[in-house]
Amino acid sequence: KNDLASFHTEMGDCQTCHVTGKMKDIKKSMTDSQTHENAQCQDCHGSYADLVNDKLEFDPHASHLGDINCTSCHTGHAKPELTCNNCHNFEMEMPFADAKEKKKWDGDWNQDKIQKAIDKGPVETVDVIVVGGGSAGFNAAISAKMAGANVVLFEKAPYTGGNSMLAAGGINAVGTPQQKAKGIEDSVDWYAEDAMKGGRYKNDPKLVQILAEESAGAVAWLESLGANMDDLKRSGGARVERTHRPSGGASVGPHIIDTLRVAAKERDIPVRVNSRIEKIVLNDDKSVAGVVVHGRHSGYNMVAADSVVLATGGYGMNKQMVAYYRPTMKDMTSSNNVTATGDGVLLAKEIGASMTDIDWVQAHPTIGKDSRILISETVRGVGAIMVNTDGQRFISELTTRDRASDAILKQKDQYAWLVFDEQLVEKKKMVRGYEHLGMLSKANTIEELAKITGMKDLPKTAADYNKYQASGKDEAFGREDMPINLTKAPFYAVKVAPGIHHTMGGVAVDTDANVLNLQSWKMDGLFAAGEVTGGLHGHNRLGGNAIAETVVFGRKAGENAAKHALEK
Ligand code: FAD
Ligand code: MEZ
Repeated sequence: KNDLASFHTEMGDCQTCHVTGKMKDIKKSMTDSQTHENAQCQDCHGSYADLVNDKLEFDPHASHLGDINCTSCHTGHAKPELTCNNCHNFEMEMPFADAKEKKKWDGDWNQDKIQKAIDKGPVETVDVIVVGGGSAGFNAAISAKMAGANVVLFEKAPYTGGNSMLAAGGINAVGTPQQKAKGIEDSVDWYAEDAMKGGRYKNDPKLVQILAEESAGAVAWLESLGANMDDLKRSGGARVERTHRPSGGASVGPHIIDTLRVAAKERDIPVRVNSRIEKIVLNDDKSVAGVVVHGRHSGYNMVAADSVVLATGGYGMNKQMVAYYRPTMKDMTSSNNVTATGDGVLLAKEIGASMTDIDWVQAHPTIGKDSRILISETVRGVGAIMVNTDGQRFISELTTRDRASDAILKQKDQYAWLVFDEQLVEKKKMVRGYEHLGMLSKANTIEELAKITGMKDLPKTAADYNKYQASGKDEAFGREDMPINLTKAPFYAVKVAPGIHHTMGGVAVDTDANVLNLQSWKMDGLFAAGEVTGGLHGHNRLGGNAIAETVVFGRKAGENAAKHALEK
């Protein structure tokens, strides 16, 4: 056969990749994470870093995926997959792969096999099971382990990271040393008020208060695990700079996820990829008994635990769920990872969990037009202006996402341009990534940029904006923060339009991350954190509050899940 496995067996037998060369023993010897097989790749080829260091201007693994298993893309017997092309359309070549083929992300959910696994009984027992390897899941697993529990984390994808590893802008926190060093005055009350106002006062104020109070602790915790959060900027809807990110303005998500992967490894937490949870199993008294996991190689098995933490993320890539809960957004593009399929909502609903604000979905105003690539809010936060196809501003660039999205959809052709200059590019290296992807129009003067993009009024708009920036008063739209002007060539523009970004609604939880049932009682042993939950963000989330949520409530879910299991 013309595949990677056949190519390798020509050099030796099946043992080139597997633990054994005997067909009958291969399946038994192979873990779902394919740990041995991945080590074999590196034994011969060297690590990914060895392979690409200094050879690529932009390293796609570093920008999103980090240190992932080789077999995430380079599968032996099945068709290899260009994970990148779930979002991009690279013409890149990969041996034996078809760059245009997309993998299906819906699982089997085979009810017969699930029932058989339950009837067979657990193959393994632990204290805490964490479902999902994004920021919430890793934070929960590490916290549960540190609280003394025996933990395992299951991740359905071949790699961990979920939406978290795509996070670009940063994590919000109040009262950090970074804010103090910059002389920024802020308070827990301001943070909470901004989140409530942004959420149109539909948020659960108790959850918001905890987020605000524990946000500085979340940043300190990430730093204690090895993260760097030294850069600060302002996000839409926030009254001061409180969005923290790695120094130099690198994207926050890959950095956090890499930090958490290492922290989990150092603490010997088993992280099993290619392992999708398809059922939460309850005891007769309705307490949690464990889960049924569908492993890529091991098939369907039950794993027992007294505590389960759902950290499965949102449903922004599940077209059916969007069409059902938010029909007006069903045809929109999405910034989300393919992993955001809403499994946690389905798993929890099936066993009687209640939902909060499940129909509230956020459109991010600036997704690259006709693409799935988010142009981070940072670009506006750091100084870009937003204009329509004639080159006229139409709203304060720092308004909340719902208002910015609505305003763009009212413009001609329902898209806008972000315009900025070289000063911004020097400050935020993520912009080089957009250039590398061919998303930017570039010119040496504003007049030339206006000409190539057709934005006839851009020169006047830029001149007016520069005047407002110099005087500190935006006379047109009251923009509160104008860190830079538009004066340093070259000048850039990128076309943007709104797309699905965040699902605010989800599983109902209390302040201890317990999942609630339809009578608002705690479901014994079931916890949830992160984008799978609802209530914290009300009807509109502010930029930077989701990563804060995954850390604050991920930790809480892990600690409480451990406590529950160890006390049982
Ligand atoms: P995720 O990170 O999505 O992780 C969930 C994991 O669970 C996934 O890996 C998934 O594969 C796994 N999973 C799902 N179902 C199962 C199952 N049945 N069995 C096993 N595993 C399962 N927020 C900010 O605050 N700041 C930002 O700068 C920011 N930028 C963003 C940029 C982009 C492009 C996107 C899409 C979002 C951004 N957000 C940002 C939002 C934020 O990233 C997410 O809300 C947050 O990371 C969600 O974290 P999570 O751990 O809850 O879920
Ligand atoms: O919180 C977010 O979703 C965020 C800051 C996104 C971004 O535009 O960078």
